[in-house]
Amino acid sequence: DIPKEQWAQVIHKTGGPVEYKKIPVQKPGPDEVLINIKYSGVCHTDLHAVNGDWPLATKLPLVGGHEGAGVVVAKGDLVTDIEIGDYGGVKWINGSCLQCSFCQQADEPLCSQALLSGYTVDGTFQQYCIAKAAHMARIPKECDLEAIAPVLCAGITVYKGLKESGVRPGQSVAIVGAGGGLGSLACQYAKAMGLDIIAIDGGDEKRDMTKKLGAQHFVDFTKSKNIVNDVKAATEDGLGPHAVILVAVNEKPFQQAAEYVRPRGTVVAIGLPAGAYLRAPVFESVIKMITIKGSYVGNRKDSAEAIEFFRRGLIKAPYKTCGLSELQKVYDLMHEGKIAGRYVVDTSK
Ligand code: 8ID
Ligand code: ZN
Repeated sequence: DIPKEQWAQVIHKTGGPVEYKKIPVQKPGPDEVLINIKYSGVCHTDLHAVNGDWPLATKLPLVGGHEGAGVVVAKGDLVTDIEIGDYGGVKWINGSCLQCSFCQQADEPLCSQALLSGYTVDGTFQQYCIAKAAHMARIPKECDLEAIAPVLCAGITVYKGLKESGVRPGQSVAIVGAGGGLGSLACQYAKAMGLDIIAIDGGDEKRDMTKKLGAQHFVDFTKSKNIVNDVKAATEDGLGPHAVILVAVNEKPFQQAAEYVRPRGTVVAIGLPAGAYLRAPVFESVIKMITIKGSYVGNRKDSAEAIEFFRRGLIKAPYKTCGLSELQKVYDLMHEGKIAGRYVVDTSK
């Protein structure tokens, strides 16, 4: 039975705080499903939303969250390929128009009408969440809902970013912010893709974790006297990594990567620190023929592929679980940069 009320974490004004309270359960429209969210990952994007870090307004009041894994409990009349009881995931792209030129060419994240879970529509920090059926992530029944939650944003995003970098098996990739949520999953996807991994982050806990996840090298940004030299030195021939995946929440590395990326290499910006700019020296960028690009979540096919890597047992990234009621504690740790891997919230607590 679907209750009329449920627990949720709600923000009423930009800047927070989040308020744990009961709110009504919504009914799905004709092209929507209602998912009983069991677990949701907590992404740094959720904290950017609370803090109003980006030049894009959220809805208010807002239920955040966009890494929700659960069970379909209701669906609209137009939804024919999903059954009640199926496992479903709510990801950042909650829905898109499916008709614009971007949607037609499988660039749904670029759709100007895209609905963003936990940002422009209510997200997964509640027990029952609405998603457009077309974009609901299909989760195979054999998957553990708690462990797969972080795949639904962090996993999809870094999988797509690695593909966008053009890096190939046997080549090297630097992951900047490797000890965080996206970074820890990036280590696992990069390992599964057969890449040589240079993890960049701070502190021994994150060094040990990234090594366990498959990184061959670690550069500690809090200790290194020369990041550019240290990253280059970690590659076989000293010429730098073929690709750089930027998932840090800090402007500095976005202004360093072009200096250590290998000639012909690609820098992929994924992290979204407030007010930050990319910077690269024109001379070296030209004579090294480097590529600098952005990468934004993934389309429905990328999502299915990222989930399939998980289903096959290739992706095992560390997470800690706490109750949905403790979300503020997670935000505090995240703000301090103290989370190695991901936090997942259990919506029943
Ligand atoms: O589609 C997208 N582009 C997308 C999707 C999902 C998330 C973008 N994001 C963005 C988030 O909004 C956020 O800005 O990616 C960023 C990373 O999200 P996250 O992984 O959820 O954040 P985290 O767990 O806090 O990890 C950040 C890590 O960066 C490290 C921190 O130590 C932490 O481990 N870091 C920092 I801050 N400065 C660093 C530096 N100078 C650094 N690592 C290396 N060098
Ligand atoms: Zn996210």
